[in-house]
Amino acid sequence: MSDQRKKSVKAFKRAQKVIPGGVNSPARAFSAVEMDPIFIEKGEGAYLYDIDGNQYLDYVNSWGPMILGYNPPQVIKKLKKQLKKGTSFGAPTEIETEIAELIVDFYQAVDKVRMVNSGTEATMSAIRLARGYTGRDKIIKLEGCYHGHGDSLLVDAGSGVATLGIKGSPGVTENTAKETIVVPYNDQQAVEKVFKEYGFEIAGIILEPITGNMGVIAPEPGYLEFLREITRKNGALLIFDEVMTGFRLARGGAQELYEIEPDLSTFGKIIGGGMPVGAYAGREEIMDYVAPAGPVYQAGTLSGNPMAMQAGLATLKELKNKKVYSKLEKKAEKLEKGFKKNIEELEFPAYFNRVGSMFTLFFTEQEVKNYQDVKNCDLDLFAAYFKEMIEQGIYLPPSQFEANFISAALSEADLEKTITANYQALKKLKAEL
Ligand code: KE4
Repeated sequence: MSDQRKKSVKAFKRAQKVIPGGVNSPARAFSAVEMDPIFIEKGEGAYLYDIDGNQYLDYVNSWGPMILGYNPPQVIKKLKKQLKKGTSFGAPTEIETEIAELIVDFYQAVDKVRMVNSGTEATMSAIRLARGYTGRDKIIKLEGCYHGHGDSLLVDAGSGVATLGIKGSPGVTENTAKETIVVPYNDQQAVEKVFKEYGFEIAGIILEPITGNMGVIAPEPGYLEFLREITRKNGALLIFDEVMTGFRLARGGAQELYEIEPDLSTFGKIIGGGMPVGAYAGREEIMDYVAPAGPVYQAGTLSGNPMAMQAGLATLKELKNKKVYSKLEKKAEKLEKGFKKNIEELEFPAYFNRVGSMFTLFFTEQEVKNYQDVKNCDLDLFAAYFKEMIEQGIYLPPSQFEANFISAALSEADLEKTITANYQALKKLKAEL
């Protein structure tokens, strides 16, 4: 198939002349798998089609938003209708209230929601709000978690940055970085030590309750409850970054699965149904600190944009029916069973982690519980596996430090095809080990 991607190769060369690295996000650069990125023509259901006409079964779901698959008719219909009315007014519309009401309905810990245009804006604003509400400066983040490219959070991030091997980033100032304390995921002692040392300087701790940006890693039993307790005890805010897990793992995200009520939650991806949307949300007494209700400033020309709201609302309405999640769980279980059977039969050094419809195949024989464990994976073997799967028409996230997503559009036959492709790829790689 590789020689059938000539148009993508040409498109990439052209893009590199006018776009840094030829892409508008490093995560798409395919740098960790040492091949040119594939340029996409269209998506349909569970499939992506590149500009050379090749078809791929997709497990990236545009990094999470496309839980219903590409071009779901319910979403397209609403977008077409809105298009006739206008794409943006810079004035309030009722659809913004409707989607906020739906999020409040799904999330026990949420009384109010502020829409923004990306997950980065959501987490950046949530951090500013936590600092403004508590009057404190320090933030704790977990090593390997990625919360977008806001300065305070671009420290040991786990997504693109980790894949590119950059700790933090040039351009983040010393003063900013020193207000962010980074501790290992799943390590209670480290958090206790930080609160002992900085107790009343800490505005909050932000985390991916289940990580996706260093691959899928679940919290150890009791870890989230511990974070809820220690933040409450110290007057710091617990911030769940559910940009990836929100509406993905359950209608009420990870906080529903683990029955934890964070003080603030951030959302993105699925709530935009593929259009640019982020949101931060929480208890009324905290959210009413946000301008114009309160003193913490945050604004945005396209926040709550009616086109994006239509796509998001149509998507969330499909997810109102909890059956969607039990169907996703069945698909994910089938895939997990198939992959684990292949690993066992081939005695392949790989470790499969899954929570709901998010999973990662780690190229290590060890259990994976934190960022260091992921860094010890065989990244060359991952790159070889990625290329084998692409050649078989399976489109995976191009990095070991990412989550794969199962969409509702995947059929039984699609899953069978993926399991067979996984077997063929592992078998070929095993022979070369
Ligand atoms: P965006 O600014 O990319 O919309 O959201 C940032 C963000 C915040 N929080 C979590 C938990 C996230 O996963 C993300 C973005 N995730 C990456 C994928 N690992 C987006 C891909 C990209 O950067 O192109």
